[in-house]
Amino acid sequence: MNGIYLLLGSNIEDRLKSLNTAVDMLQASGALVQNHSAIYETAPWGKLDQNWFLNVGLQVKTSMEPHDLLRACQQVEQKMGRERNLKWGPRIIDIDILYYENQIIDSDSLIVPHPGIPDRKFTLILLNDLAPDALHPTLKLSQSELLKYCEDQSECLLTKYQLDIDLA
Ligand code: PH2
Ligand code: MG
Ligand code: MG
Repeated sequence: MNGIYLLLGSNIEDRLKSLNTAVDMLQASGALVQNHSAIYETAPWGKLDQNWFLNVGLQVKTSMEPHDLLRACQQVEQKMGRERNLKWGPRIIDIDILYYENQIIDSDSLIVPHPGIPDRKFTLILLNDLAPDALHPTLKLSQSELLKYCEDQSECLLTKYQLDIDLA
């Protein structure tokens, strides 16, 4: 992969507003958005009895190292009132690091590339918008190939929602 990619998701309260607030706060903390995917409305994956999500993918530019970027993402989640309780449960905002260049990280707090990527259509669809030809650093498949081979049948609907930002 070339670049740093984040996944944002929200499935409670004003989902679009939450995505925009998170983007603003990420930029304020030093992760500048260079590019973003379309916004998709996606069926809940993993835990089905909850609201549909809005998901968007970001390509960011930052001088933060991976664990500092993780901390910045977690601070935004906390400031926005995210409560950590149910695994895969409802959340006002979730910010996940998907890729950090071609780095492979396996620490207690952070695994990169995000291990869920190949199994989640709602993630691959965003990555396919942003970087269809970029290779997963260990699987050596492109994002478009990963999407093609992904067995997840969950619905992912393209929306006309727009993020309220100017790109870096
Ligand atoms: N996030 C999860 C669990 N399930 N489903 C969708 N559609 N989108 C998400 O962002 C999502 C999910 C855990 O972080
Ligand atoms: Mg997540
Ligand atoms: Mg998360």
